[in-house]
Amino acid sequence: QPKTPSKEDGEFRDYSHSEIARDAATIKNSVVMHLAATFLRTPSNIDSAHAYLASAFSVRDRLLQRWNLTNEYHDKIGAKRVYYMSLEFLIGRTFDNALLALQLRDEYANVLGDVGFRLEDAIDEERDAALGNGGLGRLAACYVDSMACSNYPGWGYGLRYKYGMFQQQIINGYQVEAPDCWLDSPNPWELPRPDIAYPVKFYGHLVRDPEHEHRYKWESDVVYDAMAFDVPVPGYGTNNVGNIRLWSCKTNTLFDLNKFNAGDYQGATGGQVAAQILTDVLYPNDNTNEGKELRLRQEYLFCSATMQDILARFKKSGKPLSELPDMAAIQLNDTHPTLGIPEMMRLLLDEEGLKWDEAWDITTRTFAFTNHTVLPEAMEKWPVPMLDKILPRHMGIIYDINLYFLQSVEKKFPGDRELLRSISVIEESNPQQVRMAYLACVGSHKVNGVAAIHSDIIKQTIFKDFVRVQGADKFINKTNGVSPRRWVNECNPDMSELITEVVGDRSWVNDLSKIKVLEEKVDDKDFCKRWWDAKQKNKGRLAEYILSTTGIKVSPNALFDVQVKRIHEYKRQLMNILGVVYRYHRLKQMTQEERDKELHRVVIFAGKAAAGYWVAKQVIKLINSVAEVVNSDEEIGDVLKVVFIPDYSVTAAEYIIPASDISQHISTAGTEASGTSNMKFVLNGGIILGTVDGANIEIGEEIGEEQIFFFGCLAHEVEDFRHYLRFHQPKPDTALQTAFDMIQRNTFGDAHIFQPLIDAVMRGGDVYLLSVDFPSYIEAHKAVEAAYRQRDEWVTKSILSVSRMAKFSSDRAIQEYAEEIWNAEPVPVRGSII
Ligand code: GL2
Repeated sequence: QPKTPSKEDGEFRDYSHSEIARDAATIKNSVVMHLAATFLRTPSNIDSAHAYLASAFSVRDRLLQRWNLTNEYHDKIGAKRVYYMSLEFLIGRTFDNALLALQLRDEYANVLGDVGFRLEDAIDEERDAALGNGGLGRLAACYVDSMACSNYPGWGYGLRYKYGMFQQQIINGYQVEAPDCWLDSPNPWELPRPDIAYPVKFYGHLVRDPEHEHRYKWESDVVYDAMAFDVPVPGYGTNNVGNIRLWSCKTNTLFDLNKFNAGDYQGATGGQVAAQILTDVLYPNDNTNEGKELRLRQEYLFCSATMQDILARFKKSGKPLSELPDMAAIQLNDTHPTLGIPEMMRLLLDEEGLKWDEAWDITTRTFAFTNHTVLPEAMEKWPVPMLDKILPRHMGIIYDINLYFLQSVEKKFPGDRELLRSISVIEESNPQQVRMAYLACVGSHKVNGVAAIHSDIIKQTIFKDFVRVQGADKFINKTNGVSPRRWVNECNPDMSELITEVVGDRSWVNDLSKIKVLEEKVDDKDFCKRWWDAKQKNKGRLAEYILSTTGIKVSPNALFDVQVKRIHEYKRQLMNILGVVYRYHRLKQMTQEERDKELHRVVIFAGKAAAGYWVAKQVIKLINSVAEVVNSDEEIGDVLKVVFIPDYSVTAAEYIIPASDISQHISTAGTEASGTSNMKFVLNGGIILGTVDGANIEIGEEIGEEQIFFFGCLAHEVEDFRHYLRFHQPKPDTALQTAFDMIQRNTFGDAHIFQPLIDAVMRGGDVYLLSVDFPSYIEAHKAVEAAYRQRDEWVTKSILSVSRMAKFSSDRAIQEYAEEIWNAEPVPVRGSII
């Protein structure tokens, strides 16, 4: 049982006397000190980059002091720790977030003002930490934020990629990828920890211990050192500061002086290059598994260093290893960190000398696993020969895990060979493959999906046999959530002011259930006007951002219709742009007088396509080609504008999301596990146009169906439609046919380029059911338009929606994980220094 801090505060060291003072003079001194001592600058010789850096280092000092306090406190009281293992953390910027958390924003704004800079400009100097692809990586960042704010002793573990998510340039309408050199300038938000490093082995061979059945010695010459970098995670309004520990491969010990002395300069650094590449790049694939050997080695480096670190910390407590599950909970963010399971087994068996059953009991009570997708192309599988070559010991352990697991299945369902084949961790293909989702499931005590519909689907599909064998209780739902700190308070200051005014204070930032009172304001005309004005101001800010990033001028008075997310066939950006083409066609058919009566609309896209995902890249080209023609059509003018904002990122999202009137979440039913931007848009007063999929469904349940525009077929209908379309030509309705015709008439440039997109619908079985959903999609747009024209009712919808969104705070999600999976408790750090 985790220990609740019951001791008197006085027994612990009280830091209140040593807290760095928060008055203007002290803050100014520390900024000036960093300018001089960290950056060799004087206040008369700085630019906004240095204004940012010096202030950030000064804020960091304050954070680190609390970091120390938090960890010392948790060690002392023996708190149970939660470890969130993720190959992705899409953090974005930290400066503004830290200022808000420490409640020092005004103080720093004043100090910067004194030396001639605006805080906003300093904030704009920071580069995003983009160590993730999309929703899954951003969820991990929101979860560590929530753990810090809700006082859970939680750490994230990940990799410190030298190159994060690639930068997207749009050249001639096409996506072009450039490296994200985010570490080119100093990064105030990480602390290198050369003292914390672990050796990680690859390849080699095994020597069996004749005395012990399950004990081996793994001998290999290929050993890399993984070194820790700590990223403090500010807790808003609490002493607690969380941590994300990121591993990077250390290379300096790999320099070969003998080769250098012999004149072989390339050979001298060969080992360093081989090591460095391991943590150089984030794989830019969202919801796809590439199966590359380097990726497997990345995953193992990450898992091995993390397991060694967790065990080392635990062993300092002096407790027996059997108590590890009482002191540590490890959550696997998808299958990418699954090798943590056999690695934990290896350490317990080979290094600690435990018996198999003891080690397995400890491991399965410690690990839990979150599944984030049902797309077959995303399922991680590793060829047995590859795993066996790179990680021979782990391959052996996986075989044994599977053997004992299948024996238990055979015992329960004797003679069911088909069941054994389908549930086996090893797929009997050629070559054989290790199914990582199955391994994660077998090695965990709980498995969860990320929205109600998704958790149901995985029980009926990939984990169907496991439900039979292991019981339904193991499979639970934890609907995703987002951080109200970043996704309301930070990105939408004007709306946050209004909420604070109604709630009475800013406590809603850490307790979103308080925003319920907004509901009382729907009849307050003055309040509604201010609500509308706040949205308009955000739209103005986005219009400026669009102008500066694309050169396109848009009017904030138009309806802003937004779809921003990774470009993927299942997310159906193609359907959106085909809808735009149809709208353009209709506008062209009208007289000027008729057009003048139309609602003005700006259709905004942003998102990256995986570098090797050709179809997705063609969709980007189509969007840009349509934009070029529509935006330069003088007849159309402001009635319709189409914008593709390049290089979508967390920071771009912070501009875009608060400015949307309507946002599209239009995946084919059953394909989007949850979605999290849908939650962010509604929390910022936007309305959703969406399919009955992922978390859209629960959002609809919470805010009421009058507040959301649903369309399209339902998840349980999809299989039948797909089956039909495998054998029959789709029958596009007139609207869809019109859009195809327009493209094929070269309206948007050479139609040949786009023919494969049309063929995917018309000849490729229309897997994502565009032809099925298009008519209801167009109807839903009409309903949106009619509703937007009724401004008062629209504002009511917006306020009501926000007031009912408490469920989608990541604080709620984390509390559920803590109570139902981790058995962990909040441990507020005593000895207040706030
Ligand atoms: C994803 C899902 O696609 C998305 O629907 C979900 O909201 C997030 C977080 O649970 O996880 N799965 C996945 O592989 N990526 C996602 O964003 N990349």
